[in-house]
Amino acid sequence: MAGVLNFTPTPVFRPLSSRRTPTSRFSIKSSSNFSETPLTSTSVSTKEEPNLGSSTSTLTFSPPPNFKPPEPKRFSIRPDKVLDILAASLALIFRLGTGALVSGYSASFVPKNEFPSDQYALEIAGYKVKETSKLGPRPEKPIEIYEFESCPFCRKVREIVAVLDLDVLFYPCPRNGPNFRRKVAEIGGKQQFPYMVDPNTGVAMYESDDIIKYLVGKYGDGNIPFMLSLGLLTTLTAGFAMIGRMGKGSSYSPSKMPPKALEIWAYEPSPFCKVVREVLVELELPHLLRSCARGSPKRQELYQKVGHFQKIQIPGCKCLRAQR
Ligand SMILES: N[C@@H](CCC(=O)N[C@@H](CS)C(=O)NCC(=O)O)C(=O)O
Repeated sequence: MAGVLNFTPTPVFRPLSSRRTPTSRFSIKSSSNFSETPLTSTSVSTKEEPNLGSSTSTLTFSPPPNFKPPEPKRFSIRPDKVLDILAASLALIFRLGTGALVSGYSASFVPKNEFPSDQYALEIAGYKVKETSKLGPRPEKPIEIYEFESCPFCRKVREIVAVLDLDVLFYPCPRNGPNFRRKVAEIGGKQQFPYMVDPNTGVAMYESDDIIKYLVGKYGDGNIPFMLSLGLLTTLTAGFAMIGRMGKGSSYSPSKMPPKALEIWAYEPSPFCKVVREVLVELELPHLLRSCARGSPKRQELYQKVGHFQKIQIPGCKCLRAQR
């Protein structure tokens, strides 16, 4: 369970008004900061076409009035959210927890007094759980993925992202989303999801199974995890995994485009992360996922950064919606 969500110094595009009127059309242009790939697909700036005569309003971004970051409450669930979290937890069963553990995960118990106090670890009955993993080569720049939450093919790819502990810049493509769906058609030729761009190699591709194979070959040990290797059964169970959420995270909800990508520390199987990400997708908010499944060294990084592994700086749903 993770959950720091904050703004990164990652310029994405110039802000635009979410409201599209008949007199105002937007064209999408690349303006990459994360990547210098010749594909020029990494980030998108939206710019009004000069001959249309509308002006872009200046947007200011700040927390909602009187906003106070909540204190982290490990495993506590707000009473009105119990059903949401239970429904999001169904995925753990259908997918047998795929993505909960990083590749090569192992755990051992160390007496609490022998474990460094500045290291992140679960504590159980006086023991610290020392978790390790075996990671492949790390990409220099984040992988970019265009997708949406309730697509089972996209879920498969998000699971491998968690297993490989990759950082990914997600460009949400909810139905009727005005920005990134068009961008995918522009750079890839059609609107089909997931679509992946690796700015490190210049490779770009559709097809979930091909993306998984590519990522595992380039940033893993070449082996596709069992639950992602079952063809139709993988896709079916990935679809069943989302049954409880009934299409959440698929349809666009009008939003203001932030000037920078948000940053979220999360991982696919966590139901707590899930409900936040659904909102990010519905609002079409680009976000850099700092993937941190169990065994990820980024858990320690986050622990050092915020003094706690589980801490929400901006609570997903309410705060993001309030910013519109
Ligand atoms: N064989 C493809 C299937 C991908 C696919 O059908 N994706 C659906 C979403 S679940 C899609 O792109 N639909 C078009 C749309 O949403 O506009 C894969 O494995 O990636």
